[in-house]
Amino acid sequence: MTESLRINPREIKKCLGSRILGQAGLFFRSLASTNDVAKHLASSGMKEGTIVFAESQSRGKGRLGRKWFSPEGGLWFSLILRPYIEPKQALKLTLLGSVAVVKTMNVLYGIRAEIKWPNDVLIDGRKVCGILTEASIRGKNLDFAVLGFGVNANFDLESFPRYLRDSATTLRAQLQKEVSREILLCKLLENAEISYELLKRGKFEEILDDWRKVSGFLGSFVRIQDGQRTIAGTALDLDAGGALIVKLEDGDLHKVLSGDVISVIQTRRFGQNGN
Ligand code: BT5
Repeated sequence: MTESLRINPREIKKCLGSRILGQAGLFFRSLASTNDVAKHLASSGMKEGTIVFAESQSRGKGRLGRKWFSPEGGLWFSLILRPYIEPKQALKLTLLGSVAVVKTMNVLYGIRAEIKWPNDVLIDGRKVCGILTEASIRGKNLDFAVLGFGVNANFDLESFPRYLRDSATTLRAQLQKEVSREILLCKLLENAEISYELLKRGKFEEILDDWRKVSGFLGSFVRIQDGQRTIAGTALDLDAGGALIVKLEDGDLHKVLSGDVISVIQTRRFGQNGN
């Protein structure tokens, strides 16, 4: 394995400036899915902030049982979180994760990544990162949540399966150089912690404001697959819980809690919306 294909947990300890996130961690060469292992550990009481990292995943997961392509050279990890929020608010974790990813890429590489609601981070319209939040519920409460990040860092575009080649990218391809995955991981954990603290202090509105600044998506005409239904309209805003408010063609407002944005027709320029 070359240097860039193996993360050194000791280097992470040295560079990490967070208080909780990533301060305990398990680093694996390969796992089926870091989210699955993190869920298992969380249900046996593993503490908040623990990171489960794998150099590659054989059965990386996306939402709704989709596959996540996870070769060596990526950043595939999951965090165990125990926030005091209602289970239906788990979407907030996805949003704070995506804001942290965009900020980190901006600060480290000067890249202007965008968020496609709810969980995709794109560069030049191609997906560079996906986020998967899975929640475990006890009674009416959230017992724990696992926040999984998949960042395409240092691998060849040619290694993507053919069906992903037009829609996916890696940081290495965008920057035309390798990135330090250690520094990327440390900064991402630090930024995720800043957002997570805001959530815990009841200041999710601040994360939403950040989200609005980097979404590049509000004001656009969107088509969204919401279960069996396809919704078309203008993406107006997010509500206080992170649900997407769409103005339908007949003028009615519709809230989408989860779904896939299948097309976006930009009707405003990035950075508008008063920000
Ligand atoms: C996601 O789902 O985007 C969530 C991905 C989360 C992956 C992380 S890796 C660490 C942790 N452990 C796991 O097992 N998962 C998490 P979704 O929005 O459903 O998007 C999935 C779709 O993205 C797939 O159906 C493909 O079309 C596409 N895709 C798969 N692998 C990709 C990749 N590496 N880069 C870009 N697009 C990909």
